Amino acid sequence: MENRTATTADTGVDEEVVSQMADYATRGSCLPIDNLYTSEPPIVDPLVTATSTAQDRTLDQCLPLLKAADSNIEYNANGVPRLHRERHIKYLEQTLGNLPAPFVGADASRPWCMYWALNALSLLGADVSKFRENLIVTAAHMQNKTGGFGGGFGQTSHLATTYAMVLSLVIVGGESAYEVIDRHAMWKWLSSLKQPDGGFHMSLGGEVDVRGAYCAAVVISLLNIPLNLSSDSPASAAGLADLHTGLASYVQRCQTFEGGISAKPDAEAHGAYAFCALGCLSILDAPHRIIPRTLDVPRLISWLSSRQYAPEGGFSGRTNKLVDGCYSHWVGACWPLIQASLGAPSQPAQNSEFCSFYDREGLIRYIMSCGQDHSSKGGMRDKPSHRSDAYHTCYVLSGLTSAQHVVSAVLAEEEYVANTAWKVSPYSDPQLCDEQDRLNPTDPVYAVPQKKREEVMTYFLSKPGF
Ligand code: FPP
Ligand code: K
Ligand code: ZN
Repeated sequence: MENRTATTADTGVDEEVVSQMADYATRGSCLPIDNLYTSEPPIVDPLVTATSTAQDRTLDQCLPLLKAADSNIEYNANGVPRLHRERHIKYLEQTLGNLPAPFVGADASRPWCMYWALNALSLLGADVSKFRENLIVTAAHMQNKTGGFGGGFGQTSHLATTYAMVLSLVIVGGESAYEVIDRHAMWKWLSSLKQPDGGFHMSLGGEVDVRGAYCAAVVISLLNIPLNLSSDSPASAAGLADLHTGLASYVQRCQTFEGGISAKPDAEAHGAYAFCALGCLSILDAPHRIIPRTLDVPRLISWLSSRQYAPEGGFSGRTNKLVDGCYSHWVGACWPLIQASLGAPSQPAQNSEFCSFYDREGLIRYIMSCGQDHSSKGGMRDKPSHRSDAYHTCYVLSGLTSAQHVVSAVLAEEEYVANTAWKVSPYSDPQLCDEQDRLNPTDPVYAVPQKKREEVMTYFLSKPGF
């Protein structure tokens, strides 16, 4: 971007910018696609840096797709591409089969690969029950006698792979899948990861961060793991009462000066960690009680709002970085939890304006136009210059379903560890996607189909202790 010199003396505002803004205001309303999504922002910082150059390149890739200017793509009446549902299903099923040699590098992430594919398939409405038997055998091999799941056979247990494996078993569902999990060993292992500062190690001797807080809270609540600590837990030696003690204050220490959440205290705020923080807190107590008590919500809302960019419409993960489809989930899933934190569940927001703390239209446009691989390969991606992969397919589709639905919290009568039940209803104000492009709803905290989450919790609630 060249330096601009013509400046209006009295306002100090660049004349070119003023005329662009006037143009923007008049043209926006008469185009089928609002100018907000099809033109460069009216005010651009003239300083050229590596960051601004990367941003310009991103706009160059996204704008033709956002303008519905690609004749190879089928757009609906709103200028939104159709969801390539069948291609995405085919792509995901392939990722569950034999993979080519370069995937050896992902050998420690096999539970993740299974979760991404199974969750995305469920969102797309595909049948995942045919993977149950194979998953059960694979999961059993990846479980360690000392508790938890590794990334593969013989690998050390890790909270991230344990989270992904437990969610995969929850998605295929059924007693035989649930009963693979050794809950007593899981309890011992989680106790050994629990730290005197309230947080959890990701693995024995591994890092302590907010992913651990979220993954542990998910596993504990889904499996109804008793909260008391085993006697050899380092947290027990330090006098902590149970697995939840000090967890909310650990999360609190991860909020940064920007208002976002970092991996651990005094690091950089990132959208993935904002989701981990809000998800963890929403499991510990009802969001309207625990979130305002723990976090500076106005500052967090301000930081989260800054994650959505125009004209792209998608979210970035952190300040001065690029839009990326996977943040459709990490940032997008923060919004229903933020919304739930603002009022008691007995007074759910009725007004649709209230259900949109971000621009749903922008996110849907980014996902459908830029986040889909429009070729026969299918799958979803970070941005148009990137290849589709299972991780992005899972999280871009999770973001899409959350933009297509409204979530409100209702308290369950039962004494759930996670005592929040959610009402998820279709959002269609306006309806940008055709009805056949709507995905199945997802649980905002657990990132699995809501019904599957309810089924596993009901199952393990009937099994207190071991
Ligand atoms: C930066 O990557 C990414 C991070 C700092 C954190 C990523 C963490 C997750 C996506 C998931 C954590 C959650 C769980 C449940 C394990 P980058 O520099 O490549 O991307 P950026 O430029 O968009 O920040
Ligand atoms: K990224
Ligand atoms: Zn990404």
